[in-house]
Amino acid sequence: MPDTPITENLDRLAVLQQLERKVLWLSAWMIHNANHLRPSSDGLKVGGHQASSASSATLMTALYFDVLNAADRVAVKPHASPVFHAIQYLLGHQNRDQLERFRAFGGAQSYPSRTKDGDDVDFSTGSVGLGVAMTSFAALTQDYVRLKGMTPDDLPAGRMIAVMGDAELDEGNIFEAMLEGWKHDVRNLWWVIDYNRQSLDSVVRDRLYTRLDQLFTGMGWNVHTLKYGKKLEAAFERTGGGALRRWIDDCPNDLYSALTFKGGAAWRAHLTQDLGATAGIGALLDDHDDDALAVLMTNLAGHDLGTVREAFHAVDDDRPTCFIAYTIKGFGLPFAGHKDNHAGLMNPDQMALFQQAMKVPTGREWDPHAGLDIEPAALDAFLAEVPFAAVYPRRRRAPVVPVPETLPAGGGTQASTQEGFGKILNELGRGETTLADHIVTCSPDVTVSTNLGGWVNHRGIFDRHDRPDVFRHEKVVSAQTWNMSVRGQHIELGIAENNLFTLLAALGLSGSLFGARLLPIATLYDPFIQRGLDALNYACYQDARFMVVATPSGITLAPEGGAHQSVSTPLIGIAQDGLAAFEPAFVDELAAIMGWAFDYMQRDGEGQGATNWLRDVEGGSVYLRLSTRTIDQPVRKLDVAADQQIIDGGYWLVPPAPGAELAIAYSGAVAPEAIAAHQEILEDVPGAGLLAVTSADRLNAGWSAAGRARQSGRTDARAAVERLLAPLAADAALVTVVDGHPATLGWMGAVHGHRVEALGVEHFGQSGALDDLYRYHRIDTDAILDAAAAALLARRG
Ligand SMILES: Cc1ncc(C[n+]2csc(CCOP(=O)(O)OP(=O)(O)O)c2C)c(N)n1
Ligand SMILES: [Mg+2]
Repeated sequence: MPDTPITENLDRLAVLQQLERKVLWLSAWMIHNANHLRPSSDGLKVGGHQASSASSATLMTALYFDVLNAADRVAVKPHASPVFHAIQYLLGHQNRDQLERFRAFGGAQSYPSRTKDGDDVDFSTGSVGLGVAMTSFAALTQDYVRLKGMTPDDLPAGRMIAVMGDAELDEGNIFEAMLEGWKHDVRNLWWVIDYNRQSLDSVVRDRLYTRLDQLFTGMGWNVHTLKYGKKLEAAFERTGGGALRRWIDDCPNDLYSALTFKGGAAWRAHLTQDLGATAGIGALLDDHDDDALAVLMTNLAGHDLGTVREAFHAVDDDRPTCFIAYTIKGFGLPFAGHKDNHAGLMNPDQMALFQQAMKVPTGREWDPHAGLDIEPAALDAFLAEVPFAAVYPRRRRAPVVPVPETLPAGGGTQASTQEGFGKILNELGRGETTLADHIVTCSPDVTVSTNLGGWVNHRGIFDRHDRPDVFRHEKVVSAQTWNMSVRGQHIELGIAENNLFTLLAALGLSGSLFGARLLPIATLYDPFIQRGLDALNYACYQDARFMVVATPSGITLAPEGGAHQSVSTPLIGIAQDGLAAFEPAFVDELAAIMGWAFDYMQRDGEGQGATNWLRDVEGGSVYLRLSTRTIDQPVRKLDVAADQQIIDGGYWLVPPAPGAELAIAYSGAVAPEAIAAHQEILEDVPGAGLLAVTSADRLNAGWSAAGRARQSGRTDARAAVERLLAPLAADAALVTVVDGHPATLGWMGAVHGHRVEALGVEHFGQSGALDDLYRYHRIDTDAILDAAAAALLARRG
């Protein structure tokens, strides 16, 4: 007879309760160690969130050790990071050293991080609300790739799950995401609300849950409110139980929290006062000593493992599902329920008592088995069979999508970069390439006005349900076809840029999450990058890969006016990590950049030797700042070397004579003004150069990186911008001009110590014709000439 597996005789709930205790202990200890035991080099408080972790220990235990499958993907609320790392440690996917260095350099991260943590974080969290919304867009992404049959056969559909703080629901981006999720009929989405009714500062309003319930139900979600644990449910069955339930139901959140903190005697006093005359209550109080009464009165469902498990396992459909799980912030810790406990830490005395209660012997604090009422072998056997851990690591690798040598740029002697972008995508949409099949476009209600119309006509709109274009069917003439089906390759969003960037975060991780690589391209108006900036940063932080095409931009959108003008976006392009920003002036430059970008978006540093200065090995995402301004296009054929300069960030449209005393550097739509000014200047300064800056971001990054490389011994390191500006005289003057903040290019003067006059836009503008606005903001030809004259005058003394 075969041996009975050790796990077969185990009571799952009993084992899970042991793990719940261990998770609570380890999370608290990890934070305690970081704050009280690890030597500090700077005297600063390290922090960590013991109360917030304790609040979600039961929910997380049930999920990770019992309910989740390897295909599920989870966003863990930021402040439960220690709980997540403790769970991974118990599963053997996190090491002790990392836990000991929680919040220290190179250790487990303060908030779960896909890129910085090594233990299989699915979605980074930190900025509250974003991780939650991310799960909805991940569900949409999963639908997209699964309905198209792009996922590997061995990967089943997973649930996209957020374990979220209740205060995350204050963030507007969550509601934007819910509405968008409803429109797209997303499935396999769970939001588990850790409903401790506390945020950072205080206790939240009473009866909020009734609003939440209605909100989710209104959006078509299943809602499960998990309020009372089994002990309280049993008490409610006793004589007087109905009155007790009503009393708790009516108890204001702040009073409930305060009594939780104060403990059994305080509960007794209040219950005696309010319900002492009610039949059965006296007996109930007599049956419980103070400790037992405190346990009973705080027996909320979110800390009752049996109740939580049953609720999770009972879900049998793929509708979006929300669990409102009542919890207590700091449950099981001395500051449970205290309104100030968010950043609270147990002091050493409190920790010693807690350690005793947890039965963890001194010196065995990190031992997974210490203090548990279960045989180590039995626990290990249980852990070895946890469904979630059946596959590890769970990240997927998707094959690289081949990119053609050149992209079709479309002819034309006059064009805008936005128009050029539309043509490139139109050609891609028309053709039959693997690249085009992996592109997915999206836009927040500006698809047509950002020139994606041609692409959409060829490739259609994604929807899980077939919806033919009614206008076409009714023979109403329109240039735009709007057919929806699972074959569609454009995801149309409502006007919410937060959603756009969160969707990019999800689409841009599709290869890793679902084994199906996508090359997402999003279009939006440039100023509204700022509306979604935190979500954009979030997408970059998790290293999602995408292309943002922002158009129109600057004051060049002229009659559209000041409310739509973008001034600071070029600086965002420079400062945003993980995003290579470009502002081409001409369509052939754009084609070179996009061809490179499709490749760059897919790089992961594999097999390519040492890291270079520009993330060219690791790759990243790309931001193109485009314009609707139609300008003369150069008649030329770019060769590989020219393409490379465009990618590196700049090239001489007119090279300077050796030792030239002046150069003009421009970026983007102001090219005609720079060209005109340069031509006039040539009469006075024959050797003056004209520099086309296609990427201030990459020129700048290369310059900083080369400096760092030289400081660490690579004396031959030279940045592209250093080489470009080298032919100028040592005391040459530089005039820079861009339709954006002048600091975008102004730094170039510091490369070789050239005197610089930086032109650009610094103030909110107003509507107007282009020439009026350029003159007003001093980025027209005359302003460039004036700046050149001033710079030369100063130079000549
Ligand atoms: C966008 C953003 N704003 C502010 C913060 C600072 N902050 C951290 S936690 C928190 C309150 C969180 O409360 P809740 O979501 O209920 O979490 P829990 O009670 O479970 O700790 C705040 C305001 C943040 N992390 N992100
Ligand atoms: Mg809370």
